[in-house]
Amino acid sequence: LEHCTLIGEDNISAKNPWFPRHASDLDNCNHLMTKYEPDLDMNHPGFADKEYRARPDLDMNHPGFADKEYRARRKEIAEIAFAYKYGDPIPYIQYTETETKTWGSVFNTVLELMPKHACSEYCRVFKMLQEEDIFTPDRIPQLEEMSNFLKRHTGFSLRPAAGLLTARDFLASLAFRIFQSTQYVRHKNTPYHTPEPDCIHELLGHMPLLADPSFAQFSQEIGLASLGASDAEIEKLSTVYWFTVEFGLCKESGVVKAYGAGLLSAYGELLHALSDKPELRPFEPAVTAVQPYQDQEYQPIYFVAESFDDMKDKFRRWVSAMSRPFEVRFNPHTGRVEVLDSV
Ligand code: NLE
Ligand code: FE2
Repeated sequence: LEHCTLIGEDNISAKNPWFPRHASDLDNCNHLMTKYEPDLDMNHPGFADKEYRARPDLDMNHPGFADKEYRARRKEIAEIAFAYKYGDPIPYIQYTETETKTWGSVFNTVLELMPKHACSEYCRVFKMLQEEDIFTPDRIPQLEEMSNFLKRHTGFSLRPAAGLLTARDFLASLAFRIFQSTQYVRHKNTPYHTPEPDCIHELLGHMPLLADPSFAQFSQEIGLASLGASDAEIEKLSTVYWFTVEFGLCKESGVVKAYGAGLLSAYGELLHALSDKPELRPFEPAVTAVQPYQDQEYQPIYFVAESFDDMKDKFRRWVSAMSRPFEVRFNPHTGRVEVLDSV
């Protein structure tokens, strides 16, 4: 890095493309993926797009399709995310009894399966969250209190998201140790598996590991690697993200454990992942990055990391071969991402 020169922020070019340089720029990084976007707006360009699969308003198979009340609730909570600006406290949601019951039943199954199936880092933070009364079966934690918990442990924080974001926007936020989190609850008819993210998935799945220093570092590095990357590289990075942060397995004294958030928030898939049904392969970024994945049903293939450290080493080596003509680094003093000319 000694031979690098700092590139200014106002000369946007191929060498210096636009991407968020500060957490406040994330106000412009919340584009939704069309496929899961809930009932929001008839004028939305994708409104009539049949490909929308898990949208409660458009997909007849979505558990919320025929449930007018559910659709209205989704809309109400999405509005909060649309109105949110950097620096705002995350608005409090008064969860209904039905929503709280759904949370409680997922919470209790995770609690039961965790000792046997979750990695030790997950179990360690889960316990802290219980001790602080943030994790209990009878109340859905608020994003704001969770955000404050994360800040104290790893400097991560949350901002509300209306639904599944584009990979580019979602990954960019990780560069600033910000996790864009949904705030609505899955439909009551499908407590143990949903293809789209919801706050049960974010809270039970993601939060414990985002409070783990080593894992938080890995998450931020994926984010930094995504800034200014090409579309093809974003696709690879989001596939790596999928098979690690979302559906990753790891070894602990020779035993395979789950650390992926999509497993730890979904009773059904957690048991599937650790049964003899799926295929397990060793985590190898170059291979993992091009593995097609399943985003509607349980995964047929999972990747197993030797350890978080090994995963980070392999990831770093792979990322350093990416083609970006510049390097980025996060300056913790200013909270800004700095761009360095690497030729
Ligand atoms: N399948 C997960 C769950 O039911 O919690 C959500 C996965 C989101 C990528
Ligand atoms: Fe997730």
